[in-house]
Amino acid sequence: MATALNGAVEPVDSIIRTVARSATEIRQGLIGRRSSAAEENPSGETQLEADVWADDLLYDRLSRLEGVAQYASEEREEVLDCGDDVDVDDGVAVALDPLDGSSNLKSNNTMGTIVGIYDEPLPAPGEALLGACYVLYGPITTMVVATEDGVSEYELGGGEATVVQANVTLPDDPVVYGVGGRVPDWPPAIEAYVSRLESELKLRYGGAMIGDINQVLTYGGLFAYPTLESSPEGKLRVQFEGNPIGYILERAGGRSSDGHGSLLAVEPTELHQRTPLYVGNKAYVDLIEDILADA
Ligand code: P6P
Repeated sequence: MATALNGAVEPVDSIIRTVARSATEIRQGLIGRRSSAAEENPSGETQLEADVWADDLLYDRLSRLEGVAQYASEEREEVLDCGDDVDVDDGVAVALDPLDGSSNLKSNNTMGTIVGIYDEPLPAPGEALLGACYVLYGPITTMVVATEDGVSEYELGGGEATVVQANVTLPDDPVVYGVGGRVPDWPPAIEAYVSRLESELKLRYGGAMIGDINQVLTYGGLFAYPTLESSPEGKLRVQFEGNPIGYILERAGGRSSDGHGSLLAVEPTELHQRTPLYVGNKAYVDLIEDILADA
């Protein structure tokens, strides 16, 4: 790799480098894997061949790294113990969404890979994160990496990770918002919230969280997959989506919330536990907490 990835401590740096090296191969491997795998993931969502293939590839590479004690993904029911030489209390646990937004593969739109690196056995709260990253499969394959030292963005290609922005921070003047779910399924408090957002910001919603999160990180604003009438716990998973994204946005100077407090404070009791998710500029995350407190 041409550039140290945030200079994180081991095994965090090895994990991030391995994800970076795998991203180009994953992108190439999407071709011909757009059909359904005829299985469902533990959250009841249809798996594509690409989901299963990317998960197997990342498991094969990450589970063999020194210091990786556990591997879990959105595509697997259970946590997998890795490496005979690492006790789960001494090593790290990797939790990932191999292909976030893979339903966008059908329409050839953006997707991502999300990775959280925990220093506790899974399921674990976001406060146990040592680092997190996401790969964005856009016109360019990029990677955003957050550690305690801050947030950096890299362009990936040919096995190289080239830093394009060190010390990524949310812009002070927010521009965009995106909120998941169907309008009739939004509780009144969420409708009121979105009314405020749409009066002040421009709509950006692409159906794959990483594409939308990268818009918020680039332009400032708010992304939410909120509480819904049909699913009060929301849609996104704490372990694989809420925690890593909350960690990255908070390290970039923003906030995260489940509607009541930081996503990183949520204590998951189930590996595939869902959470409402609100992330972005502090003012807009504070706003949803105020609205829900008064609801
Ligand atoms: P909807 C993709 O399936 C995902 O988990 C996130 O990446 C994305 O933000 C959300 O679900 C999209 O959900 O209901 O708009 O299809």
